[in-house]
This record gives sequence, structure tokens and C-alpha cells, in this order.
Amino acid sequence: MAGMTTLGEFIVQQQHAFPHATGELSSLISAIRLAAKIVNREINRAGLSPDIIGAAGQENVQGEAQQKLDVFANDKFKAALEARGEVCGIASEEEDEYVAFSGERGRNAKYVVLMDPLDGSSNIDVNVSVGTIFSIFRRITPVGEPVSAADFLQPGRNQVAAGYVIYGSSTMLVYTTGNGVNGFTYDPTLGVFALSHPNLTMPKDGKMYSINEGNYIKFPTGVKKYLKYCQENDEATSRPYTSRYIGSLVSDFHRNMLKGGIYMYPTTQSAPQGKLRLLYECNPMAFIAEQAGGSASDGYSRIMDIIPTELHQRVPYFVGSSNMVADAERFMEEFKD
Ligand code: P6P
Repeated sequence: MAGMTTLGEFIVQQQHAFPHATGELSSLISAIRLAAKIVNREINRAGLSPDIIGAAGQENVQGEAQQKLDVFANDKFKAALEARGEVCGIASEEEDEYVAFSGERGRNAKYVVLMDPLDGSSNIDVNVSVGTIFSIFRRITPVGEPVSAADFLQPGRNQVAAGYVIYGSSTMLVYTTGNGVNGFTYDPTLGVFALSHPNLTMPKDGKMYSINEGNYIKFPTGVKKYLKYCQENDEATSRPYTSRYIGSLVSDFHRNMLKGGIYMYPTTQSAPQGKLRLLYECNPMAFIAEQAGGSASDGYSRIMDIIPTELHQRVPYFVGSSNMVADAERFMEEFKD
């Protein structure tokens, strides 16, 4: 088709643009592309096959009832990554510990991948968009040795790539390798992801905020003050903003990326450290946000500078348009509890 660039072609073009690229990251991204197509197909059928919908009868390390599609997505992404030679191990929301791949690849491959295979999966039964989030690092332990926890507990600023798949009204894959952000829309009639949003940039300002206001009572004072600021009348700064909360990070983030906005998941009573996980939700979305001109903070400092200590650790999360995140940080600083 005239002017259509598929994700596959884009990956090759990108590789040629970076002569030092050995093609391994390209192959890794194409493994994710394959898994995304397989998961997309099952999600689109979810309403039709009772064996897919509903809890799998197990709980994940978070103590959350695992939806069958969580397990399906986890297995498909893990298998796709293991099938290629570039990844020595993965970490996942659905795996208690990191998974070191066996054999020669487990020792000699260059990359580790951390992922939330299906974020927002409780939304599936009600047909609300869900997403896959992934984060890619070069291992820091020497090639030839088995992968170790240190390879997974790197600060977000070390990421070499990050992206998400949003299984929404259309399915999109959005990712960065540190040279800007590009969005691809899946064309099921051709079975390809086509470049639909080249060089995505997040507006510096926005008029929308995403937060679960049901937790208002237990928000930090700075968040309460910022919400009041968002709701005040001030035409010059387009306030009051609009509140829009889908309950699916990838969906709220994606809309804010296109239109401007801020997503917040602060500390709450039930989530004293915040709810979102640093390694496979906050870091990858932070990398994408920064590459698109936005920012990501824990309310006080840059998400990607946090040195992780645990695989499934949670952090408070403020991500989106840079001026909005700066406003929220100002209130958090001024009204420290
Ligand atoms: P709450 C989904 O479970 C998720 O991790 C994010 O995708 C979403 O933004 C958030 O949690 C919703 O959490 O507590 O508001 O239902």
C-alpha cells in the first residue's frame, strides 16, 4: 500500500540508521511483535470463549486473582522471547521470581526483558481496553554466566528499549529504543502493524487528569491540593481540567500522550507504597514519556533514577505532560505530610 511502513520494515530501517546495531534488539522487538499478534487475537475472541474469560483459579505474587488471559499472555510473551537467542531471562508481574532461560542462550544472550503481560486484565470481562507493557535492558552480569537478580534491578535510566501494546478500539504497539517514540496500528486484514504515529510527542500542557478519586480521603495532602488546583476556575490555564480515568494505565497513558494530561496513582490506604510496579509498569512508561517530551515522577523525583531493591516493588506514580507533572510535584513539595 502506498506509503505504508510495517513494523518489520521500520525495525530494519532503524537498524540501518544505527550501524553499531547488531540486529539483536531488532530481533527481540520482532519477537514482541509476534506475541502481541497472538495475544491480540485471543483478547478479541475473549467474549466468545468462556474458557478464556474469568479467573484461572490461581493467584499471582500480588495476591490478585489471575485472569486466564493474564496467564495466556504471560506464556506467549515468555515463549516468544525464549524462542529467540537475544534474551537470557525475563521478569513478569505473573512470575514470582525472574525466569533465567536455560542453556547457551541463558548464559550468552545480551538482554533481559521485564513485562506486565496484561495490565488491567480485570477490565477484560467488561470489554475495557487492556495492555502489555515491556522494558528491555542489557544484562550487567558478564556474558557466559547465568543471569542474576542484579540484571533485573537496574534503574530505569539504563533501559535500552520500552513499549506497550494497547488492545483497544484498535490494537497499537508503541515503543522507543531511545531515539523518539513511534506508534504502529495493527491491520488484522493484513496481519501487520503499520506505522501510524511517527515521532509521537506528548504536549507539555494538558487539560485532563487521571486518578481514582475514590481514594481521595487517603491521598497525600499535596495530591489533594493539586486536585483542588485542577478543579479551580481559571480560564487562562484552561481550568477546571477534565477528569478521565479508564482504570487501565496503558489506555490513560496513551490518551494523555496524544492529547496531553497527567496520570496519578499516589499512595493510598490500601497501597501505602502506591499500586503500580516500578520495574515493569512505571519504568517503561517513564522511558516512553520522557522520549516523547513528558516526564514521570514518584511525586518528588524522577522515576528512572530510582535504584530498585525488589522485583515487584511499588512506587507512587505521576506521569504525563511535563508541566502538569511539575505542577503536581510543586504541590507535593509544598504540602509534605
Ligand atoms: P484502581 C490495573 O490493575 C492497574 O494496574 C492500572 O492499569 C490502572 O490504572 C490501575 O491499576 C487501576 O487501579 O485501584 O484505580 O482500580
